Amino acid sequence: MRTATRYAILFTASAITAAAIISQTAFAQIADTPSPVTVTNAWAKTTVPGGKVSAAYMDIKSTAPVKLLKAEASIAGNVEIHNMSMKDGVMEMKAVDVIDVPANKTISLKPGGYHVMLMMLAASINKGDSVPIKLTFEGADKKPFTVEVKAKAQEKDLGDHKH
Ligand SMILES: [Cu+2]
Repeated sequence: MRTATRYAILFTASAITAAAIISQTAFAQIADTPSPVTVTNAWAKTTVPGGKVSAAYMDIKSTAPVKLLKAEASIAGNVEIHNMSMKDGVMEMKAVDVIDVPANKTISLKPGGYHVMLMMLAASINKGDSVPIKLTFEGADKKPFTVEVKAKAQEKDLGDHKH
């Protein structure tokens, strides 16, 4: 009888320890989940003084397939994800709901293609400015996560590709 009681106590103690370890692991996983996404070469086009519209470009790479769902910027009252494409010899710009980023393939947002359209700018964007942009992605598990990037303002002549 005494032996049985001692086992019961030992079992309870080890169950508590196990539960503590499990909850710590779960917490660590939530806190430390690394984003699969890496954004490089982020830049935004400078505006003329008082300019209300600009666009940001960047290279997006992910170790897992993700979707870019949304872009936000405190400097802009309205931000959309756009794509430009040639249609019947005319450059056409359209808002897109999502950009698919396959695993381990760089998706470039660049003049003449995908871009983050910054509209209703609260201030003009000057050379050397750093424009914070928040990107919302969705992983394969359907859970959204955000990535903050700083787009460096650059003065570039985009020729026919206005943005
Ligand atoms: Cu656009």
